[in-house]
Amino acid sequence: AEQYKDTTSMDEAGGPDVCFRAVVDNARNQSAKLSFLVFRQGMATIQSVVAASDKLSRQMVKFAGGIPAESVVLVHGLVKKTPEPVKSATISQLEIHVKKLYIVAKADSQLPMQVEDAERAIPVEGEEEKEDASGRPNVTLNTRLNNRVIDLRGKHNRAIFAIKDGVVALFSEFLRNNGFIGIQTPKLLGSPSEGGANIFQVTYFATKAFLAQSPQLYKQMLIAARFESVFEVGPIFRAENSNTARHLTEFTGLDLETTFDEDYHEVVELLERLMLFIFNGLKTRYKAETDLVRSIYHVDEFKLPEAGKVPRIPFREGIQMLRDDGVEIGDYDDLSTPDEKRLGALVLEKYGSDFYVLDEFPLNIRPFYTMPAHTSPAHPKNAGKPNDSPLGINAGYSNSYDFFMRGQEILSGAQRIHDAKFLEKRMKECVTPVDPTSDGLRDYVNAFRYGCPPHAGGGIGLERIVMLWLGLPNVRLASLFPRDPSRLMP
Ligand code: ATP
Ligand code: AMO
Repeated sequence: AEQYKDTTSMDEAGGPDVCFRAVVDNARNQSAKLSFLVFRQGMATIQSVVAASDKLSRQMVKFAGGIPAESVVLVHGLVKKTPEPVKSATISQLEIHVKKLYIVAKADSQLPMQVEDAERAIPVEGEEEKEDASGRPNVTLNTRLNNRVIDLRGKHNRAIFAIKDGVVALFSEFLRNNGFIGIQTPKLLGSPSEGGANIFQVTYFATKAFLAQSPQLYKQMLIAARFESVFEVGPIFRAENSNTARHLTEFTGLDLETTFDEDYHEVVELLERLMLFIFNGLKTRYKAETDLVRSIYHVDEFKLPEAGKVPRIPFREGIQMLRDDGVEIGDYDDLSTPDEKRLGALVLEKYGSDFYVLDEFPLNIRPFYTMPAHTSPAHPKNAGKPNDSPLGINAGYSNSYDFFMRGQEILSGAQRIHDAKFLEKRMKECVTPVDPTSDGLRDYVNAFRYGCPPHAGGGIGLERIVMLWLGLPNVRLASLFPRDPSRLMP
């Protein structure tokens, strides 16, 4: 109907004759002679009138008014201006006067949930489904995920997944423009890529294999293969055996790896520009979708750093900010989820930004492939020197960083060790040691025997970016068919 919006030549007998396929948003019998239906195509809806006449029987009017919502129909009718101007910018000033109506695919008359249920916020964790002022029940996340095909028909969901697609497009666009090449690495591995803790093991013919926890080993091997700058958008599997609002057992990783000249901060700076490109792209290209979704969760604007300067805070300074705020925490302790959120609030207060970088993490809370800082007792240049760190050889800081949105981690990255001998040493000495001679890791270690340049990179959780950009209360809302410890279906 959109194309007839500016039609001024509609005659008394009726406007243009149209034939189209649509979904019945809702239908009702007004009287024996009159039914009203609302048709939907994508996110647009239009009212229609089915009135009895010498060409349209009362039986047909009754049939039309009783068509179950969500049925797919073929409509033949006239486009007319509504008798009264509609006081809404989003509802069409036109309506369809139905001449013929065919059911293409009939929906069950009892649906397990309504599409309108998907247009509302999920209830707060732990709350039962309950009715709000409008009388509609506030449907729980579980019910919605159990009926995801209906749930995804809602326009809020359409917007969430348009934004998710937008993040992937912006990520790829920025990196290709900066000389990166897209790669696809194996997801069936002979060895865990991030240590053994949250790995899924699968049967692989007569032996066993592991589902990739990250493309970490392969993206580094491709740097050793002289690819210079690589990125991947791919599935990641983690056996996270607890239900949190920000962990999935399968999610989409946005990974990248690149060489640098002098200092790993060249890569941190590139990652900061990448994230700002994504945020600014979402702000301009996906404004309508963003506003629509944020409105149901009453979420604040996402505050970007002024003048594009991303706050980059050394870990030790972050710890000091928390201590000044009364949090008891050791120099080398990992941040708990509440600590991360608290720090996010403190950074927002101090720098006015919902996006920031925490740099120079303690080495002992990072994976084996992480490059120790030059000041760390673990760095080769300090070999033999007295180790005054209270935590011994594994302590000190590292050339690694996390990026945060609204106080939650979205990216983790580091400079990597690019020397095979030193890598072997760290693999054995790190907090969760791995065997460099094992079948699954030998080829990875060997890749660094043939001259590999210094490199760094990062991995981003796509669903986390979407969740935190929109202020969604649960990461599952940013996954089409989420997987968690208690959900493998649909
Ligand atoms: P990643 O695990 O990839 O590093 P993350 O955001 O889970 O990403 P972590 O450093 O592992 O970051 O964990 C940060 C905090 O999140 C932990 O201190 C812990 O409180 C919590 N956490 C992490 N994993 C889980 C989990 N599977 N279940 C519950 N809480 C978790
Ligand atoms: P890390 O393990 O921190 O780093 O993961 C990278 C990012 O992935 C996201 N993420 C998750 N999202 C949803 N559900 C999960 N269970 C989950 N776990 C992690 C987070 C996190 O920041 N190899 C390194 C990356 C690198 O150094 O390049 C890695 O995998 O947003």
